[in-house]
Amino acid sequence: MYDLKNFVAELEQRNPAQPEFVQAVEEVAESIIDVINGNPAYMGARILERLTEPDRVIMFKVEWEDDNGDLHVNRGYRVQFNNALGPYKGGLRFHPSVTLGGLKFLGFEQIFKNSLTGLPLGGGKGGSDFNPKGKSDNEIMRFSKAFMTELQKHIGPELDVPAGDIGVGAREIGYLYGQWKRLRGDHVGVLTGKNRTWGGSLVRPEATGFGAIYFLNEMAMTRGDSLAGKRIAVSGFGNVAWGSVLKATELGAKVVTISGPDGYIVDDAGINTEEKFNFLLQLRSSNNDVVEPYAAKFGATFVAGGKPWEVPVDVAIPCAIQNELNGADAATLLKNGVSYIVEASNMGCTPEAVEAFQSAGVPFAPGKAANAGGVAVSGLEMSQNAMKLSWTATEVDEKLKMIMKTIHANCMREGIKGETIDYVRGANIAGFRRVADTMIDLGY
Ligand code: 2IT
Repeated sequence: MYDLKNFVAELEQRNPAQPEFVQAVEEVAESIIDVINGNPAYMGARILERLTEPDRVIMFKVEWEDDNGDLHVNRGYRVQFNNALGPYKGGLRFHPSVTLGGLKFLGFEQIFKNSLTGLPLGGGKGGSDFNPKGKSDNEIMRFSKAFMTELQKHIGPELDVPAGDIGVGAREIGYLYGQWKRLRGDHVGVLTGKNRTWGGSLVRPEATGFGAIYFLNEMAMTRGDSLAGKRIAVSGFGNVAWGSVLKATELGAKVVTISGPDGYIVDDAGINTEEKFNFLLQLRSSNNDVVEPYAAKFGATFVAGGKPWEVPVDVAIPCAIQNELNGADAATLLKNGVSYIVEASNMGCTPEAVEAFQSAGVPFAPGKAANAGGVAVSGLEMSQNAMKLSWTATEVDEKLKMIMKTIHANCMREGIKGETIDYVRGANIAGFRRVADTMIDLGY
């Protein structure tokens, strides 16, 4: 029998100075420990130990030259966590906060998220501590090429298929894919998030945000509610925030905030015009990592250094980075009457925040369920690449909607507790079962 406290203490000892990894494992272990303890097959197969140790971690040096001809050294990583269900799959993050422990947390989460999509995808994650802020396009290209020169030794369309994450969008995927082709020569689905002209899927750029809003819509419908007229706070201003803003607006809600490292914007008129949507894309591609210019352009309020969680809203959707919404933020949101929380970023809420929402009875959707739309459409991109065919935007969007609906239903089935739904428990158990049963089938 596993004891949660002992298991977490040992995990911490084996993975010193990796607090985010320990946090992610603890949250999953809390949900599944009874399921494992009650199942001799899971116990005998030592599933918990085997699931919490990555298959392998690849670390490499990335040398690149800036525009002045000065040389720089960064560290690159690929964590190949678990491939029971399919090729390792997960994004690449280029951000100064990237560490091995951070990528292990993300790779671990990705196993369960990818399992929830129902597609044949294992879990992995990678990236670098490279900081794209203030870099020129050429510097980003040189870094990306140098990164792929090493990474290409370890990936492949049936082995490990990276995609984007923070700091890695279609531009970076293009440079990475270009280098893959230079070195390997083959035009294959080794990366997802490609542009449509060179093998990408329609709706992949929008997919994470769209999926999060489809999930929110399911949560609302379950309660006889709808998104019409809801005020929403979104954090971040990148790809995930953009997709969430588009779909929430289309479904009749009003998104009033975005945020960056410099602070947040409140736009009481709503971020709801083509011009505003496009401005988000410009902010992202500028490499400046600030949102303040939005305020000047659209006559909105900019709050320097603050977080959007102090704005009274019905729905909060963290779309930036892990642990961006803490216990104090949760208390403010609750005081202001928030009704739904949807994590579009991975582990966007601290354990204290999750606990606060759950004990207040406010429905909380964890990232591994709510933001699975991105990787789901990556899976659909892999299918299209394998078939050498492209689906229409409507076809992809319909499949995405169906996947999010199914994930919601599975989380509900495993997470229902009397009148309430514990989406955290539901997502963890539903994601776990498929991986664990497969690991048993495959032996060791
Ligand atoms: O966190 C995520 O799910 C992603 N960054 C997307 C991963 C993918 O392979 O599309």
